Amino acid sequence: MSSSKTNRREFLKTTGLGLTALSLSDGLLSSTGKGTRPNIIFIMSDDHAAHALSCYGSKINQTPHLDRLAQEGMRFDNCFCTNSICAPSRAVILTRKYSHLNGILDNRLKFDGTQQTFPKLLQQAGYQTAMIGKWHLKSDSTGFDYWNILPGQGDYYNPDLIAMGERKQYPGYVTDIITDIALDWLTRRDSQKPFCLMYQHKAPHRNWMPGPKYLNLYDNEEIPEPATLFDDYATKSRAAFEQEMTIEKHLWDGHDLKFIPETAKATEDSRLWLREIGRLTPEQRKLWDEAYEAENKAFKEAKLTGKDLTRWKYQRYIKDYLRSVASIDENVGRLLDYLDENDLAKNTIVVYTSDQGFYLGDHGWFDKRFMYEESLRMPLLVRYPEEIMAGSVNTDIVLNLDFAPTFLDYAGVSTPADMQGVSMKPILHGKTPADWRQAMYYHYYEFPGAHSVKKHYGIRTQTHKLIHFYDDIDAWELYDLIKDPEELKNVYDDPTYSEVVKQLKADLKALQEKYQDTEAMQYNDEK
Ligand code: SGN
Ligand code: CA
Repeated sequence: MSSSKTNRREFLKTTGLGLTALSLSDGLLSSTGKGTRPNIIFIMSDDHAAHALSCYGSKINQTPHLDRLAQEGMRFDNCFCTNSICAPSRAVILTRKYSHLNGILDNRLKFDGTQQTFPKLLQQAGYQTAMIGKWHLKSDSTGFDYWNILPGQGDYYNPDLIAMGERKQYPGYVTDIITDIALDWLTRRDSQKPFCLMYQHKAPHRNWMPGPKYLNLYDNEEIPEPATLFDDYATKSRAAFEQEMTIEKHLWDGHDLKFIPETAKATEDSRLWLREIGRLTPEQRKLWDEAYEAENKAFKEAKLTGKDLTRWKYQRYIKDYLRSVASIDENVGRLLDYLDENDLAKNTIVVYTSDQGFYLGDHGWFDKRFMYEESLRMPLLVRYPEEIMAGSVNTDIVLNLDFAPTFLDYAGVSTPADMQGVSMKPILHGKTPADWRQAMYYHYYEFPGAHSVKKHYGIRTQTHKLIHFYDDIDAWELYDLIKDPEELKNVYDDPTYSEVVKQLKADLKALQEKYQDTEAMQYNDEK
């Protein structure tokens, strides 16, 4: 015990932490019984919305293994991303900086891997670091002792991965493979050092290709439809009408709905779909044909139109999405079992999240990008048995920006001064600081681009959300989240809310100043 105390003091001295940090990090070393710092496993999936986890009250699926993390740790009900799209969210998490400062405004840009990131800081502090699975930042991973990543979006079946610069194909289904590699790394690691493992899934990203094991899950079942499937956007701005992500019109026959297009190779859809399906081995292909054949035949005979057709497409889409989630749930279960069997559960912080949320037919949509609740919200579950009360729930506004400061805080590493985001450690201990944020700032940029969601920024508090769409549009929307949690009624022009609008505009400006998003400020004022 005394030697671990000495180590702790020395460690804090070398990392430059003062007395405040010492008291803040109380329990840092005692929690293990071994005088070591906690391990960190950061599990992130791609596009897994909170409302597709049973611990968040999903009406459409069960996720028993992921639910374990909520039962044994803390569930965050108001975790939001600052820019709801893949590469930008990942860059925010790594750098602890908003998109305009880390350079990744949209998916098309290449991440500058020379930037400071939290894995680099952990590595410098003696952590073993590994990045396994979906990376999606175009440049090679930096800050890791070991990395093995999917190129770009990666493939669902028999995918290529790039291990420390070397590309090779792995037979099987991507979610199982990423887990196999993660477990293998855990087995091979130096057990004398703490570790940080980023274990990141491709699933359930579009085009939602289920693994062989779950191809028939939900057969002969009807998945409940979201209440807003037929939203008419009556009070919304032009932005809602001009997007291209509806279940009704924008799902592709092959790639998304799993029909083999008869117009082979003629369209982007056929090209993509023939490539995807072409990756399957004859055995895998047989399972696929069997799984979809009868339903596809019945569909063709039924000649559905209008709302019936949209309903059918929703069923096909959501079932494949949830089947892809089922593999994640199973594989996270494998990882949690491994931690139990290897005496690692107690001293490991396990985080489950997704790069952003997703529309599961909500507002008639798939995809993300908009600042509305379903894609703004990230699932966030954190388990650390010795310090986090089992089964706790938190409703403070936390952001993907706060992840890195939290990990660094737990590791006892001092955080650089230019850091944005705040450590959630006090919240995890059940004590929200009195000055915790009451509002969050959002900014989305990828326009023109896939799905045609216009550029916008906004502010969300516990009760309201104000959004400004700009660029080829100048439109404001305000939602009263208490009265209208589904955001169906834009009350921006309702005089009863004029004071709220005034206050939110002032708060929005203050957040733009705070986070140095000065460029956005030029759009603030109305015409
Ligand atoms: C692809 C998808 C889009 C998706 C983006 C971004 N099209 O372009 O539907 O919005 O990725 O997703 S697909 O035809 O390739 O499936 S993200 O998660 O990487 O941001
Ligand atoms: Ca994503």
